[in-house]
Amino acid sequence: MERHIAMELARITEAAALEAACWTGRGDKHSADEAATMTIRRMFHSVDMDGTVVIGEGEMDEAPMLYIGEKVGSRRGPKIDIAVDPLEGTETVANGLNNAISVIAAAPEGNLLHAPDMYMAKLAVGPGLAGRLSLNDHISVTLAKASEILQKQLSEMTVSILDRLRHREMISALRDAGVRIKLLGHGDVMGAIEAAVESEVDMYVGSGGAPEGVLAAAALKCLGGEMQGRLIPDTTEEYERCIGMGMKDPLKLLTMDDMVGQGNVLFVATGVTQGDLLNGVRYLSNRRAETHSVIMHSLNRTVSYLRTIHHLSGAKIGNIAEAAM
Ligand code: VTB
Repeated sequence: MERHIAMELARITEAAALEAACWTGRGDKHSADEAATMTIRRMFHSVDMDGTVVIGEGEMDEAPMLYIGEKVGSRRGPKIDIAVDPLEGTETVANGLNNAISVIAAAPEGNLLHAPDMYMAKLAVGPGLAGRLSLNDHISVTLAKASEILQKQLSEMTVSILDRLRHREMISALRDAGVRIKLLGHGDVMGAIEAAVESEVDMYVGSGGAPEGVLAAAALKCLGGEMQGRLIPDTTEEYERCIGMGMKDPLKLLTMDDMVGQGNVLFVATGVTQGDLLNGVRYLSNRRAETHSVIMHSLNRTVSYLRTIHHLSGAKIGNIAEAAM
């Protein structure tokens, strides 16, 4: 996949972040999401690629923009699968909290898992633990193995998990084991990524959105980490939906190859609100704004950070800024 596409995609997440950031703390998650989604959709046309959305805003009948199967890009250039979450953390932005991002992953056609909109059990780790653990093990076994491999005492390890009622048992198991716990309000794409970068987090566990799982797996591949997943179809209808999507065994353990294939993968994200890995959008004097993005390629495992100063122009319509880039 061509390298310049990564920069083009980062330009798009930057623009989406600028639009979404205007809605920070205003209690309106729909407007924040809509602003980011419209921007990404509009800007995709300018990218020389023949893209297909495999993870987006939903099925065609429920999402007018960036629906699964929608063709994006100029239709010239490589055939690419696109996974996009224009605003990962809509509530986070609405409530003015940390760690909302705009994110896109891309891979050659046929490589990204078309993940249904349901929960996925996840285990994400960095390079030190990649290939060494299994989502099939009980969490206590996983922690014991990780502690041995990393040569860290359990009390020195940090595990992150979404703070949800459905995780009550897992959180008590973590507490019983004596590890440090980072409870996440939202945002398990960044939550999983944190396990694979220089940070205090050693492992991300628990269930979150399946589409977010594939996005995180793309980043983890670039970082030399690993994500394992298993879909959690809660109802017969959800199970049938998986079968209808061509999955022979919806409950199968999903490996990195199942989720992001064997080809080159790109991952780009721009901070919307302040985050642990990326700064959020900062508005500067004289109608300028700063964005902070990460661009990752799996081919050479490169991870680049991009800080951009934008000169904002145009009228603000409902506080939607138009960035001249
Ligand atoms: C996660 C997280 C998202 O949804 O996937 C989570 O990454 C899963 O759903 O930011 P629940 O909120 O139902 O647990 C989000 O929090 C978005 O709502």
